[in-house]
Amino acid sequence: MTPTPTRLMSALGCALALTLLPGLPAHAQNATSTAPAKKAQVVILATGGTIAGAGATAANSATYQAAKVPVDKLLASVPELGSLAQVRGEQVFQIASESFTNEHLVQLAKRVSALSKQADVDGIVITHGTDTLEETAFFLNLTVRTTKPIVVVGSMRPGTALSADGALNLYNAVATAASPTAVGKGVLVTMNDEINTGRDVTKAANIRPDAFKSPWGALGMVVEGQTHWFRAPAKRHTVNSEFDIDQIQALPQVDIAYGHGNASPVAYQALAASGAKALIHAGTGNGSVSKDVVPALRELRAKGVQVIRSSRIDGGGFVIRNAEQPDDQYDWVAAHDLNPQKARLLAALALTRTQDAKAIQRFFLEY
Ligand code: DAS
Repeated sequence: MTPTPTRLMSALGCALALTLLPGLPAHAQNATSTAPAKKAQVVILATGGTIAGAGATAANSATYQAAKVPVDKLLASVPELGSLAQVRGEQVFQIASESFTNEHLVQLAKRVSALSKQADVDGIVITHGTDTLEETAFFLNLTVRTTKPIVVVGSMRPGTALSADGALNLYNAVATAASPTAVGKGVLVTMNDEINTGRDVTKAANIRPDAFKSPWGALGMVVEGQTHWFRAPAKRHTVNSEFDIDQIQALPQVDIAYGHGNASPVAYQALAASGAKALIHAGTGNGSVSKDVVPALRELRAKGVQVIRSSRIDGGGFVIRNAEQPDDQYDWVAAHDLNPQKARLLAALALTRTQDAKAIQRFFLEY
């Protein structure tokens, strides 16, 4: 096979990386300036979603059934993956991601952790619905102790639609998972040509291909199978995390209640009564709490329920401690820049290690 410029570049790139980045994965270590680089071995774990969806006609870009196409058909629909890596697929679930549960998250994370320990795995891609993709990516970022690339990917249109985005998103995800440059960067999300960190990225639109945004910016881009990086993650993740999915069997119940005008404490009280060990307040503005809700939250805190102030404003900054509510006095936690759905996961993991609000606050500042 005549080496194409890309293949030469990737062989040279690997050779260059070999001198610059010791401890590279096997497929990169064997690369020399003459021998073609050994292809990375990438496992694709399929969970469902729109990327496995199907619509009645090509014009159905927004009305379709998610979680229909099995992983072998998904991989067969993008034969170009074979030029990037040795790819094999596993069907872990076949569900729309709005139906993900804590049990799904724990089971998936344990499978990812087990695969990451295998010598014949250099990178892992998870195909996933977009609705809760950011939650799964964040959870894996917190709990899977590996430097190997883990990339979560979805699509905003089913593969049957005109201008479907799934095939290129999947191609970009495999290119990233196979790239030595992605080693040690934590869990990544490749959507719409961008590479975002699983910690920051959020779904910011409901039916557009450019739906995924990070408040603090993307890490880079994937263009024609090549990764281009412009920043690195700033918070603790994967091998630098205190959480280890191999030591976790279940997550404590943590629920979210939305702040709004004319607010009442009923939702918070009902969630606590149903067993919530922590409540995430998706507050207005800087995570503010209505004066009609504060007494109930203080009462629940006194009974041992953790209170964590996040904000319904997505991506505009971060919740500051002791602003309009005296968190020190109330023994509450500020969620920093994490949105409510991500705060729920970090709070649940924190509760597997401590019941102390000050210790929980440290987790929110460092992860
Ligand atoms: N229902 C959505 C989900 O599974 C479809 C999608 O966007 O992937 O998240």
